Amino acid sequence: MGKNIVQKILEKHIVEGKWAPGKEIAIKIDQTLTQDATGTMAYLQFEAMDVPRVKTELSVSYVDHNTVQIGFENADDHKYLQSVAKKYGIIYSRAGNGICHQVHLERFGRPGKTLLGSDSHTPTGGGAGMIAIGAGGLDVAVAMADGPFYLTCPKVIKVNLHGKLKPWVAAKDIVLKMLELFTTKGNVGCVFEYGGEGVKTLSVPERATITNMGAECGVTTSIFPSDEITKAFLKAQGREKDWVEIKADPDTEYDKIVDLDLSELVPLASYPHSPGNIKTVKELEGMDVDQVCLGSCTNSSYKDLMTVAKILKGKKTHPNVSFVIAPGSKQVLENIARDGGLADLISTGARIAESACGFCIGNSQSPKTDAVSLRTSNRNFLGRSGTKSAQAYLVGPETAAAAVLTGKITDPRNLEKMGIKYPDVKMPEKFYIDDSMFIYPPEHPKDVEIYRGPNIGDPPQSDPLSETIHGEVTIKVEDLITTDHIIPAGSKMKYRSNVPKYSEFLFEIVDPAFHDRAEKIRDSGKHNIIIAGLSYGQGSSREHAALCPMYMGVKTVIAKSFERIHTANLINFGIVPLIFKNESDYEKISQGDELELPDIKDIIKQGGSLIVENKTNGEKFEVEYNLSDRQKKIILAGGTLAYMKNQST
Ligand code: MIC
Ligand code: SF4
Repeated sequence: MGKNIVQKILEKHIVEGKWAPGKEIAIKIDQTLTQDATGTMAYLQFEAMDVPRVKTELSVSYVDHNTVQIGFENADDHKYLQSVAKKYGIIYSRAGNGICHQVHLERFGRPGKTLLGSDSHTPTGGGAGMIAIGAGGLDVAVAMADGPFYLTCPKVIKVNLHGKLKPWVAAKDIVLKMLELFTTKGNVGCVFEYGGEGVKTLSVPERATITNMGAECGVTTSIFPSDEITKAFLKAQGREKDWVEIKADPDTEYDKIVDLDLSELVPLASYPHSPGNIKTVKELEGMDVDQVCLGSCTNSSYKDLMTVAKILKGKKTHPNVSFVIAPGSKQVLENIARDGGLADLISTGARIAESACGFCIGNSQSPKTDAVSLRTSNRNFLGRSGTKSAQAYLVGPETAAAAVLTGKITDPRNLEKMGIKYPDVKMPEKFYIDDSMFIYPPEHPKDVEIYRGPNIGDPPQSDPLSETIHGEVTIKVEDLITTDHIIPAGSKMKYRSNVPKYSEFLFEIVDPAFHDRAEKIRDSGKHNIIIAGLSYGQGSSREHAALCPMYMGVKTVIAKSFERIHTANLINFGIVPLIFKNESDYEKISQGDELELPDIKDIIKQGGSLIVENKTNGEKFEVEYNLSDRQKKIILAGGTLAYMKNQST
């Protein structure tokens, strides 16, 4: 039987286990990327591993999240990252060079390679035929130190694309359709592999929009074949030599096959507060819009911005709309400037922001109270924009452009009636390229002093698992709790390198009293316990959603189900992820209940059923621990760093 693309690439990289969907495997990582908000912690952890130089083929440290620099913290972190990069052989991408995923795709993405990134949208690289996976910073640090990356060998879902998108319908609508079909939960352990005739109608950045937002479905990654279109993109980037063809064998079997006819798709939108809430733009038409944001790692490519520039050429922004653009990279900005698009956008009244995450993570351009904000980004979780009462809708660039003109949610196909022709923007045959914002590390660095400003603290350590977990339910949350609910980004993100300070904002959006309650419980010598519903830990890869709870004394999270990256992060920091054997037992617990998990240490070591005793109401129920032997050892040791230390002594 033939092999699919995922199997072909993974098999070349497997270092432990073998191709068997559902089983744990370990793979070699060729490339890593970090961004500044997760990177400082990742490099602090890397430093603790005492390795003289990164062992990957290529590692890049991007600065794109915390670029607002109010106060000294961001700049301190940037300087720390720059000095670490120089010392350990990492390419440093300076603030202003662009969003990690967009820049990586342009300058470093290579078909057939594995990429591990400390950001959940690392699968953007799948648009260029690579296996690109998001992970917590500690896993990326381990990969830089030549350790393997462990994952569940995925089930592969083939997505057959047929036909061609109609004018005014975008690649974004393809992935929004996927979100409608697959939702944001229940896809852990799967990969979307795209194929079919429709693939060749999509440029690499369009494919990257689709693989980028596969993250919202919770899949391990998404991937496109590497074909002539990939070759043309790499050639336009001056990197034709990086191209190899990668396609699935014709007689390959998949775990599931889905067919999508591109010609039947219409403009779609995610409505508040989940990317999985999908409606047609037509259904939402007429709603007043206060803000339009164009950019983020999902939709900030040359083609996205030029399409909007051409639609808006010679027209003005509606007076009720604040129109913000964050170009994906310096390369995009420079190319649209040289090709005239930037002047058209400025003339329209666009507010040109830095080439960075900016509005997407809510650390700038927060909309007004109760605003309707149309965004081309990938997440519209409650409060993520920085304004809790705002309603964020996720749309494609064409729909965004239509609202800039009309001040209302407008199906972009209606623009034809306003005399606007669909601009069929072609990809450049050759991009203008200038790599001067990368700082390459010296071959033999001598006496590099690591810069540590007052914002840089040591990563806290956790304790080995105790015989029994005995604690209090500090918080009980519902289904679909994202890492943005657990620990907010935005203006609080500048404390990423200062865990005690950042921990003050745990669950701020759900229950601001969490921190003080947790502190009291911790200081009384008891464990903190979190109870959750389905798909706990959706969204970002931020390990602070595990690290800060660990610091506050959380020792277990009991949920109906977990998302992949967050599970790995919990284990990395010695927090036991437990799953209700019967979902209805969730109802048997209230916030404030005293719980005991007797002999948990021995049970995890030796096997057996794990029973939770609710001391407050006398109920007992069983929970499951789906841990591999390796994960059990990590949990027993109290986290990955402790486990690694035990191994080396
Ligand atoms: C996000 O989009 O939520 C982020 C901010 O990029 C995160 C990373 C982080 O929290 O630093 C992600 O996607 O992993
Ligand atoms: Fe940055 Fe937003 Fe992309 Fe996260 S989703 S990497 S914050 S642009």
